[in-house]
Parts: sequence; structure tokens; C-alpha cells
Amino acid sequence: MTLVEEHGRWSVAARDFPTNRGGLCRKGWTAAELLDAPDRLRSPLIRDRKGGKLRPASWPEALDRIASKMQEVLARFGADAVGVFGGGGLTNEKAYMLGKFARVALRTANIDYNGRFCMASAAAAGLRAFGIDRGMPFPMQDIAETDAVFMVGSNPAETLPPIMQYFEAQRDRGGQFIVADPRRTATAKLATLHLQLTPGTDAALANGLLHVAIQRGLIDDEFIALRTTDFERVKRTVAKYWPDRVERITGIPTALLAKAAEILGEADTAMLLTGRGPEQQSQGVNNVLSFINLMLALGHSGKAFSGYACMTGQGNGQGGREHGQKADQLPGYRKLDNPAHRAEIAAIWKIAPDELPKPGLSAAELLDALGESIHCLLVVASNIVVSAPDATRLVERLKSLGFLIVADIFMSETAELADVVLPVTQWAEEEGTMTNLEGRVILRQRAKEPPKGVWSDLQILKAVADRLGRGQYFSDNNREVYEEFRRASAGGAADYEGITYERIVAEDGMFWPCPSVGHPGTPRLFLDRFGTDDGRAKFHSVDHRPSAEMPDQKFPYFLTTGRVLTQYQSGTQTRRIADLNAAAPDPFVEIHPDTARGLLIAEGDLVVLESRRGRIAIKARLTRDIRLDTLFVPFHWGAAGSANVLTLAALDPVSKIPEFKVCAVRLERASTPVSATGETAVASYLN
Ligand SMILES: Nc1nc2c(c(=O)[nH]1)N[C@H]1C(S)=C(S)[C@@H](COP(=O)(O)OP(=O)(O)OC[C@H]3O[C@@H](n4cnc5c(=O)[nH]c(N)nc54)[C@H](O)[C@@H]3O)O[C@H]1N2
Ligand SMILES: Nc1nc2c(c(=O)[nH]1)N[C@H]1C(S)=C(S)[C@@H](COP(=O)(O)OP(=O)(O)OC[C@H]3O[C@@H](n4cnc5c(=O)[nH]c(N)nc54)[C@H](O)[C@@H]3O)O[C@H]1N2
Ligand SMILES: [Mo]
Repeated sequence: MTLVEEHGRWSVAARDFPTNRGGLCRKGWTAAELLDAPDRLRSPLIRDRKGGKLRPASWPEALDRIASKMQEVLARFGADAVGVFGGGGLTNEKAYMLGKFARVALRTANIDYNGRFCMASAAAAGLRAFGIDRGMPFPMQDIAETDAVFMVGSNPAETLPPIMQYFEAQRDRGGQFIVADPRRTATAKLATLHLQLTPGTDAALANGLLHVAIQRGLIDDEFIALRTTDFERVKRTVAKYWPDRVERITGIPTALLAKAAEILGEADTAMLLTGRGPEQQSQGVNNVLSFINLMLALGHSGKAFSGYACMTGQGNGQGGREHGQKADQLPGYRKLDNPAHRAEIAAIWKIAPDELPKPGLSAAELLDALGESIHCLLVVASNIVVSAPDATRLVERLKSLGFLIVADIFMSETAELADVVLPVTQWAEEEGTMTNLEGRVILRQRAKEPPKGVWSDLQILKAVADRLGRGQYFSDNNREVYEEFRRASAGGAADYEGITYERIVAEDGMFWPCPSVGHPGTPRLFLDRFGTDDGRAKFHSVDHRPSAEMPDQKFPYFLTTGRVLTQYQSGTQTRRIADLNAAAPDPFVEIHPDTARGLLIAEGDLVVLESRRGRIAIKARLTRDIRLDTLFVPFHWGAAGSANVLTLAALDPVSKIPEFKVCAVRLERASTPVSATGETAVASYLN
């Protein structure tokens, strides 16, 4: 992607890059509009007292205020009382520096990031089963070559349009394309078989498929014996998932279950890809493990054009998860609770290993501790007021917090609550590397001068570290940071040692692990051995269990949440792009017409959705593409239309991902005026 200027406006020009073959989704084509957006933040803002207004301030004043507040909190409550919340949109350099800033400048244990809300379950499952977590263990082009694709709870036709060409090519070659999703999405419409499961029943579906595959002799005994461990327990577990029991749990007719098992079992090569559907659940890790079990048992792993992959989401969703933004993690996928890893990173950072904090609170836990054990929070590249679960409670927490600092490009819903807001540069205005969902490291060149008064995140971190007396450990020069980060990653699972800026440019991106400058990089993982200590993939026996909150008489419908094509995430960016916003300007709920009829709801009506945590009023959109028992609300809006007012913070015990994809709600037409259940910013529209 390159940037061109025409008549003083910036726009994006695609070039032939191997991943998207010059294709770019609509969000990419229009992103340049944001560079000139009239309401971009251009000066730091300070709120002098709680309840007061934000006012413009100079950089020195804002930075002094931040450092003195941080020092006050550190002195009074200890280092762990300062929290840091990062984002998967940050470049590798920034993500690395944010992790180091927390551990070395603040010395807090409490840093986590929005990736915990994203693919954390897939990451944890991949690590357990394969020993390495890389979104895709193969280049994207391989998708076109596989015989069968099984897409579980991912809707790339709307969320990753540039890569749909590979799925289309796969299908055009006569390949099978199975989709499991409670909605008949744009992606499901392209499928040769759609399994429209009940939300939250993925592990039952996977176990049922494996049950059928075993019964019909479709499993690969040789592969299981040579390249895996622990199959026997899984075999015993899935014996309980006979097809009519699975039909009762998932709603998928036994004939379709058998058909899917046959397609996958008879294919020579197959890929299974998960999206946020099965992952953002309180049993997200188990869900993913159950699908991995299926692929291992069928022998569709550890060979070309086959395997399990996770469709990683954000700009740097892969790189952002490798280098220390996570509460338990050090650069290069190292672990904070591993003494050898601590010593390696402490040496690079020139500190003593015991100066490093212990693992801290995960994202949702950290937000839950605001105002209790956390008294100051720095948010860099996330709009948590819109994107975190149980939004009403979060807003209360943020209001009870001593001091909130937000670094953003725009006045997001979260920035609106801050005590100090810092304006930052965005993608085209700075250099930096990103690692895409294939594990391919790419270099984003600086194409344009940033506006005056705007700083990069690296400059901010360095300037605050200076004021905390720790500046000697930090650089704000992107290339210097990258060189340090390369060394820090060396020897870790995600090894970037051999990936220089020059090689990235010359080779059009490079795949990690790449342990030396003479190493070619690793486009395909696991062909000879898996990343575990014994080189074998590991089965995990997994049972289905009901979601944390199931529909009942009072809240009779499943609510699931997700995305639409023309809005991005919390909407801070896309709601500002006229063309994109026009296509989906208002929040809405998808309802099956037969469900709507019983409630006297017509297309376009204002309806009230209520869960145990809050209520919102949005427009009804009737569609036969959704199950009768399920409602779908995209999460791109705040305030009156915030899906996350309804969701709950039930967490997966391993990945700590919140259950964004399943909760129970009531639905009614908003005929009479409705009143707010509580005194909160996000629910006040209902007054
Ligand atoms: N247009 C657009 N594109 C985006 C983004 C965006 O905000 N807008 N965000 C980016 C990011 S960060 C991410 S993480 C990706 C996410 O990309 P996806 O994973 O494709 O997105 P979602 O819409 O969250 O969820 C996918 C599907 O899961 C289904 N689902 C819901 N509940 C269940 C369930 O219980 N089981 C199963 N199997 N499926 C279920 C939903 O119906 C939905 O169609 O998209 C990236 N791309
Ligand atoms: N109900 C529900 N909730 C969800 C999800 C769901 O499916 N359902 N999905 C979850 C997922 S997968 C994700 S990834 C999260 C995403 O949700 P968020 O973490 O809120 O992500 P964004 O909306 O992308 O917010 C990024 C913010 O950072 C700013 N920004 C962009 N680049 C930079 C930068 O370089 N530096 C700084 N300082 N700021 C920058 C943007 O302007 C924006 O305000 O939402 C999660 N929430
Ligand atoms: Mo995400």
C-alpha cells in the first residue's frame, strides 16, 4: 500500500503485494481520509479537576502532569497500582516498547492489551497443541490449494475481504468449503455446506464430528501414532458425543453432521480456520482445542496445504501478541514466570532479573480492578469504553479511577473520560513493522509528515520515562528500537533476529522464526515436527459445557456480537469516513422475521434489548439469515447503541477472553418511553 497526494488530499494506492495481490479492502482505500480529518487531536488536553472540562495544554505541561501523578500513585500504593492497556494495532516497535515501559519505567506487573479480547483463546490453544502460536502456519496462498476448508465462526467476506480471493479460488477448483456460524453470513453464502449452530456449542460440534469420523473409520491412525500424543483420552471423551445428542445441543441435523465429517475425512488435504466466533467464549480455549483434535485425528496437520489456523484480526494482531504487551509475557513469546527467560531479557534491558515484575492481571481483570487496586491507567491504542465487556460497569470503574491517560488519534469515547489526552501520529506518518496473520513481517514506510503538535507513541513513552528518572533505558528512534527488539526476540519462539528492515523490503516481507541473517525465514511451520518439546502435536480431551449465561424465561434469546463490513472496531476511525459510515450509519440488531412477528416488530422499528447488565435501544433489521433463537448486534458503536452494555465479563479460565459471543437478552418494541436502569454515561440515552 502506498500513499499518493492529489490536489492536497491523501489517498491510498495498492501495489502488488503477495498477500492481497494488490487488493485492498474498502477500509484500506478510504483510510487516507483520516489523515486530514478536521477533528484530529492536535494538542495535548488536560482536565484540571474531576467533573471539569478538558483544556488544551503544552506537551511539557501534560507530560509533567502525567509523571507527577504516576509518581504519586507509585509512592502511595506501589508500582502495581499503575496499569497500562495497549492495543494490537500498535507496530512491533511500539508494542515492544510499551511492554518494556511498564516493566522498566513503571515496574508494574499490570499491563495487558486488547488482543486479550481478540484471539487470545486461539493463541493459548495453538501453544498447547502445537507448541508455537502463529496465526497461520502457512502462507495465505496455500488456502487456494487445499481440498476442504472448514471455517468456524469467522466471516472474512466482511472482516478480511482482501483474502477472500483464496477461498474463492479454492472453491472454484472444486474444493469443499464448510462454514459453521449461527448466521448465514456473506461468507456462509459462499459455502458448499453451512452448519448453523446454536451459539456457544462449538466444542459439541467438534466432538460430534470426531465421533462420526471415528465410527466411519475416517481417522488417520498412522499420523496419530507417529506425530501426536494423548489421543486415547480424546477418543473416550468423544465417544459420548453421539450424533443425536450433538443435534440436541447444537441444532445441527445428524445428516449434516455426517456429511461434514465425511467431507473432511475423505479430503486429502484440509484446513480449519477459526475466527472470533468460537474463540470469544468462556470456553474459547476448549473450543479451539476440540477443533484442533479433529484436524489432528484426520491427519490434516503437519503437512502441506493442511492444518489449523486462526484468522487474526487487527492491523498487527500477530506481532502485537508476541513481544510483551501481555500480562504474562516478555519479548519473543518469552514467559515472565520462567527464570531463564527473565534473565535473558533482563540482560538485554540492562537491569537485574529480580527487578522484573511478576505476571500481572489480564485485560478484563485489570479493568475490573480500576479504582480498587489500580489508581492510574495509561491507555494506548484501544477504545475500551466501546470495546470491553459490560460497558456500564467499566464506565463506573473509569470514573472512580484516580487518573486516566489516553493516547489516541481522535477523541474516542475513552479519551472523553481521561484526565490527560495525548494526540499521536498514525500509520502513514511513521515507520514501523507489523506482523500479519501469516507470521510475515512487513515494513510500513513513513509517507508523510505528521501534523504539528502530534507525537508518536515512542516519543511519549521516552519522555515520560525521562521524567520518571528511567530515560536511559529508552529510545524514541524507531530503528534503534527495532534493533533492540530484534536482539530481545533472538532465541525466543518468535525469533526476528535475522529479519532486518533491508531484508523485509528486498524480500517483500519475511516469515518468523528467522534466527539469523543467513536464514531464509519460515513460511511453513510443522512440516517435519511440531513446536513442542517432543516435536509431536498434543491432543486435549475437551468437554462441551453450557455458556456462562444461558437464555431463560426472563431473558429468552441468545445475543451474539461481531462486525459489519464498513465499520472497524470501536468505530473511532470508520465513523469519521463519510463513505463507510453511510453504508452502516446506525447500530442495529438482526432478528429473524418469525421472531420479530411474534413481538410485533417490523423492519426499522426501534427496539429495546435488555440483559442482566443493561439495556440499549437500536433499530431492528429483519433477516432470515439468523437463527430464530439468536440476535446479532455489531459492537462498533458507543453510548445508545453499545452492544457491550449487554455483554458479560465471564472469562475463559486459561485465555481470560470475555464471552463476547454469548449472553442472554430480552427483546421488545420500544413503544413506550423507556427509562434508564442505572445512572451511567452509556445508558443515559434511555432517559
Ligand atoms: N469490517 C471489519 N473488519 C474487521 C474488523 C472490524 O471491526 N470490521 N475487525 C478486525 C478484528 S480486530 C478482528 S478480531 C476480525 C474478526 O473477524 P471475524 O472473526 O470474522 O468477526 P466477528 O464478526 O467478530 O465473528 C465472526 C462470526 O462469528 C459468528 N459467531 C457468533 N457466535 C458464534 C458461536 O457461538 N460459534 C461460532 N462458530 N460462530 C459464532 C458470528 O455470527 C460472526 O459471523 O476482523 C478484523 N476485520
Ligand atoms: N461485543 C464485542 N466486543 C468486542 C469484540 C466483539 O466481537 N464483540 N471484539 C473484540 C476485539 S476482537 C477487539 S480486537 C477489540 C477492539 O477494540 P479496541 O481495542 O477499542 O480497538 P479500536 O477500535 O481499533 O481502537 C483503537 C483506538 O486506538 C487508536 N489508535 C489507532 N492507532 C493508534 C496508534 O498507533 N497509537 C495510539 N495511541 N492510538 C491508536 C484509534 O483511533 C482507536 O481509538 O474489541 C473487542 N470487543
Ligand atoms: Mo480483534
